[in-house]
Amino acid sequence: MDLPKTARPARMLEAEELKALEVDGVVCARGLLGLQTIEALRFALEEAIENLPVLGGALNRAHQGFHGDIFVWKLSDAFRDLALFSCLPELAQQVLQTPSVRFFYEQFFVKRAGCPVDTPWHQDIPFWPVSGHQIISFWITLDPVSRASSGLEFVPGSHHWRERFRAVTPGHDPYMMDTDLPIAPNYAALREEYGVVGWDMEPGDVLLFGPVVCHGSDANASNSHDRRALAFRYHGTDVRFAPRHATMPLLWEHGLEPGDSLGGSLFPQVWPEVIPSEVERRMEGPEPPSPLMIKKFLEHLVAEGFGPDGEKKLFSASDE
Ligand SMILES: O=C(O)CCC(=O)C(=O)O
Repeated sequence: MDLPKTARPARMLEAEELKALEVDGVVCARGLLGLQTIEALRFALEEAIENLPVLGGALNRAHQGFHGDIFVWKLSDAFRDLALFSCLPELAQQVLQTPSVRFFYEQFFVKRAGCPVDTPWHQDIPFWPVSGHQIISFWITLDPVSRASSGLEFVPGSHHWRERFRAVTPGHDPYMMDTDLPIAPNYAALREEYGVVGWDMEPGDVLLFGPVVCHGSDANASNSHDRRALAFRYHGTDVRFAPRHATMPLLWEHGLEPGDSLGGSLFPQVWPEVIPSEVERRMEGPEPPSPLMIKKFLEHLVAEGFGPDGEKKLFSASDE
């Protein structure tokens, strides 16, 4: 099988950007992606919202102009190509300094103009069924963004904190929240005390951040501009499968046991190269979630006390 050629970055990260990432847990890298990539993603994102729901029912508040989803790369070729064959894997390796890099997953967060939905302050790692440290997220905006139009904000240095907070999704989806953990304070109301940072960004600028730094974003107060963002996440060799009772569901068969390295066709290697056997099925065409994995997840929801209407909550095309 011939795989597409992996793109080289237009530029590598500068030493001061890597330093900021180390010290603050986040950095805004200007002009990392070209406008052609942004345009392709805009098209693919709107298509995904319309036609390719993975967890469309769960992560949406469509009636309020909020759309979210995960693992769309399994269905959308543009998402797949950015995940596997773009400059992001090489940049992830530059950050993680690990012998190999794998694609973890991607997630989108769309707040249409005037969308009142905020993203509660949280750390990412409690949302995921994994352990480890070598994870980097690339947050890509497809629209100019400021704090007023829901730019993402961070508590610098919070990636060194030992405390873990509940990962609350913008939809407050209860079945993905580890209620054993406390809810994070609203750091936007403690801006001065914690030195909260955020950036006005243009399409092409990218935020890089780790799995523990506290972040959140406000509603989109702009009446005229959507705020469409995607996070593409990569991991290194220290990341392992560590399922807990309320985390992001994995709806493709992965064959992983707790403690296994996070790999295989759901988490394919992307650096130093893509391994053909891991992506063969996906390269043949869209790969919908596994009915067996959906069934297992729905059974898990019932066992966790979320009732038999889990399917409707998770997979209905609309929340209206
Ligand atoms: O875009 C947002 O509002 C949230 C993004 C986020 O929390 C993430 O990518 O981890």
